[in-house]
Amino acid sequence: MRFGLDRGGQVKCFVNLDGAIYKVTPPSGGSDPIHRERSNVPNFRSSARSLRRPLATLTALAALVVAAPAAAQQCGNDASGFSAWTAAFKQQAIASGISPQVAATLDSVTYNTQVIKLDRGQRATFKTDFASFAAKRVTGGRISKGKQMLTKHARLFDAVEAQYGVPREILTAIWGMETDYGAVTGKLSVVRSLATLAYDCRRSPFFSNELLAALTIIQRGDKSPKDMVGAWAGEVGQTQFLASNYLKYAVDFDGDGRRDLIRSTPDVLASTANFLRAHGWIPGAGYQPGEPNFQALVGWNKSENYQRAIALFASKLN
Ligand SMILES: [Ca+2]
Repeated sequence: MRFGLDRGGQVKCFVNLDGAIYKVTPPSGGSDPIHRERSNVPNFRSSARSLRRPLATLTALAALVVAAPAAAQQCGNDASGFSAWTAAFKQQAIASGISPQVAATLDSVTYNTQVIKLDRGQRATFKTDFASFAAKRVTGGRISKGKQMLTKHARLFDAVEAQYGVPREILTAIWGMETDYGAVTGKLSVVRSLATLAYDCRRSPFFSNELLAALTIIQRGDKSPKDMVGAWAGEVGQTQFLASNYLKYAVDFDGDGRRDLIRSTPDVLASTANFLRAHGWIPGAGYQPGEPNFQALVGWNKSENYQRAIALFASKLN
């Protein structure tokens, strides 16, 4: 794969190993596997400083991109071609601006059969009626804990609301539904999961994009490779951002110089608010179905059940 860049130095499209060109589209958002199930061809408009270089430099860089070794498959459905694929991906990541040191993260990555099994089994998960869906997610325990979080982090919520105009109960509902307020963020290596899914033939272009985004997060110093752990499909942090959304929407709200969506609650809540604001959130407007801000929840997750559950959950926190 290789990346084309526009005059602003942003990735416009990329060419997979077979030479097919994939168009870049605006973000469809979200962090849950259902996003990927229902979203279109993924996008990559990195704001990473490493990719913001003068056009001439980028053009020269692009010219250096070499064809994949003949031995590397474009994708594969078992582990047999994985190491050759990761070696080819590594070289092309370097050619597109990832440092050799960061790209070397791929050297020790192995194929994860468990991730593929989970990928194949997830599609029926969200095919259920809303009442059943909500009953499992908008629970008394989560509501009670959410109210505790609203008290505990009241001053932080004040600051986030002041800056982004997204109300605290919406952020709390998302935080609770995604990871039980940061308690369950996933324990798998994000690079390993994304490399496995990028190599896998089902959605190779999408996850190749996410893998490059994960490497870029490491390169810009937000997280170390060891710290990049998440859910099986590569979602990262307390509100489960896709790596590409992490690049676009994560903010450093605690001022330590890093956008840390795994360990920093201020960064998590502000970044989630930033995502919603970027997806059209109107301060002060309603967020229930039919109200203006419900559309921003559509940006968060393509599942209507999920959108409605967030709105329901939030209403119970008031
Ligand atoms: Ca930070």
